Amino acid sequence: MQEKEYRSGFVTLCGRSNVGKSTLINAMVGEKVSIVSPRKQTTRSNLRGIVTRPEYQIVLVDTPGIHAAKTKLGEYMMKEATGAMMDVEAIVFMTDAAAGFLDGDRRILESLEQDDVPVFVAVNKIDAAHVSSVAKVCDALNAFPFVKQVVPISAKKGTGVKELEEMIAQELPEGPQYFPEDMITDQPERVIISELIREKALYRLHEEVPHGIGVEIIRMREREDGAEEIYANILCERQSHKRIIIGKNGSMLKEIGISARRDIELLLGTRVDLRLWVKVQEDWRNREGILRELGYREE
Ligand SMILES: Nc1nc2c(ncn2[C@@H]2O[C@H](COP(=O)(O)OP(=O)(O)OP(=O)(O)O)[C@@H](O)[C@H]2O)c(=O)[nH]1
Ligand SMILES: [Mg+2]
Repeated sequence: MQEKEYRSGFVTLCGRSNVGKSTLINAMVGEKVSIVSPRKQTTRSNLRGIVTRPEYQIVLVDTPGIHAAKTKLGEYMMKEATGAMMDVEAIVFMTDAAAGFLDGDRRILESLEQDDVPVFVAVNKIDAAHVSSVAKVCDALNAFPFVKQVVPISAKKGTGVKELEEMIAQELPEGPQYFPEDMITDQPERVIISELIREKALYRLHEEVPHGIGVEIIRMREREDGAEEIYANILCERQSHKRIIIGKNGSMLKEIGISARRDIELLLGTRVDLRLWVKVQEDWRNREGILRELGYREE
């Protein structure tokens, strides 16, 4: 009997901000590789989540949510997202069933039509939407002739995620296992750590503060007692934001630090001494030098 060939390939996940792309990547990989938050524009750079099974390997590319860029950082994010549609085996476009099929969704989806790349649509958050609105969104999407399949899912609850994975796997060509079995992302540890700190801040901060923050790791070293010492700056754009991030008697910064430390300890499997500072850098999202230092640069 002939053995079945191994299949593999790169697959890009795209859509508006906040529809649940990063939540899906984490659900498929089975671990948190991409940060998630209730704020828009959480993901800023493309990152790969690697799903390895006995028969196939899917390298799923998470992208920043597509939006009208207002800063240099926004422009970088949009270059990242649109650049990720090239040279892939398939595209998964995600919409939010609870929000309905919006004009913004339509514009993105229409731009995805390519001759030889299958486009799947994941209609997410079905746990939070009425059955009739899920059906309405699915109908609207099924009207696009180039859409290969519309799959209702809940990335948060896991509903439909395996089905979507298997559909994607069927599209993959014969190919090698690009990454070792135990590798779940291409992100360096330092980047994951700064992202975890940003995630904890995003959950706690409101209004305009979250969009204007960045995290810069300034020191990372193993101490003699075995603990990992990590120093980081949280960058913000205004003195008033700095006050909010620090909080009354330092309470906000302390909370961000405690929850980030917990996640970083799990990630590294060691004790962590995390120290955070807040630094005002006016208009940093428009300053090339700072963007580059924070890792927002084209590969
Ligand atoms: N109810 C419900 N909420 C979900 C689901 N999937 C994601 N969410 C929530 O939606 C919000 C946004 O999720 P993300 O995964 O960060 O969305 P994203 O598309 O990656 O967002 P950007 O990175 O900003 O483009 C978070 O609060 C998630 O918990 C789902 O299946 N059901
Ligand atoms: Mg995201």
